Amino acid sequence: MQETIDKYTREINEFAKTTAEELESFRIKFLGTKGIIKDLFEQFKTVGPEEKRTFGKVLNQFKQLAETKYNELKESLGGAEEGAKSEGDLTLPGEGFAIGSRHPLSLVRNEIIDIFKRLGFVVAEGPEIEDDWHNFSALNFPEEHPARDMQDTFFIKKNSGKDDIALRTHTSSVQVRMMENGKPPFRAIMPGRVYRNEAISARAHCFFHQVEGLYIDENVSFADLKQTLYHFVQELYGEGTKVRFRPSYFPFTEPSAEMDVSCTICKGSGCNMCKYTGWVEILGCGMVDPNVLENCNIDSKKYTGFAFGMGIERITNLKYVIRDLRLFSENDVRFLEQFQTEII
Ligand code: 2NM
Repeated sequence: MQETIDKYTREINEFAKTTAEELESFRIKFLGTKGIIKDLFEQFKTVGPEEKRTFGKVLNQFKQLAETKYNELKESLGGAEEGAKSEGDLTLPGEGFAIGSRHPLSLVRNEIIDIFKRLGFVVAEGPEIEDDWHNFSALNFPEEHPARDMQDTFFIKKNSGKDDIALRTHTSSVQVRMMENGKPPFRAIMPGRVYRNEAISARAHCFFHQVEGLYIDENVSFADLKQTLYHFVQELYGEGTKVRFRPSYFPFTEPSAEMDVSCTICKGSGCNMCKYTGWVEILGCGMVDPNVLENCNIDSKKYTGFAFGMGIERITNLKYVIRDLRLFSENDVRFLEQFQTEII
């Protein structure tokens, strides 16, 4: 037995630089479950009691030798192979890193902007803090209109009407600024954040996002409005999406309408999202009231126009089947990372 151990000790000591396969054979031969060391320990059981002490020591030393050799060679081999993989080969791609994703409201806003840009609309922005004139008076809101009430508007400074300062309640105020400061024709959309004094719940928030549009020129008709918005819906929700217009009322348009689209979830057969009506309201629109044009120094005998406004949250909810508005402003990455990653 001592002879066998001496022979293998020499073999182990001579075993040097090696490949991964050779090292694995080495492990199987000496340290494997059916290997030499296991075998020697089996034989050790049959050795007489007086030899057990010396022989036990020799056997343990032998086992340690094999293990140390194996670990040493594995380390040098592993290091070399990994080096070749990551540091040595400069043509390999770098390690990936998280690059974040677009907010769903930004995705949908950009999509809406792109559709109207293709129709020749420009994008305009304006202040979120507005005076009474741009947010209400110029837009034909009567002095006692409920939308001016403390219920809906966050006032920053409230006196008696004319010099009130508030967070804008719609981006129509940007349209007033554009009409005041330029000359027709106008063809523009105004995306932006707006504020309403409402209790926060799954269905309401104290701020939301709008895209409003304005088209003013000679001979602009309600037919132009219908065709423009019909085209918009085909682009946004796909060919074949139906639309319907219902009469409505807004202070700044006459006539006014609300537009519904056939439910994009159930295609009109009735579901939770459309409350089993087959239709979902997505925007308000109308012909700009002559009073608004005159307030902005536009000759209402010569020019006509249409305007529309939509909430981006509602359109996003319909597109991605999101049922709680609060998700949009909580910044929970588990929600946000489900949306399109920006490709750089
Ligand atoms: C809406 C619905 C209908 C609108 C009107 C105007 C302006 F400035 F031209 F008078 N801007 N936006 C409008 C019309 C907005 O939002 C639901």
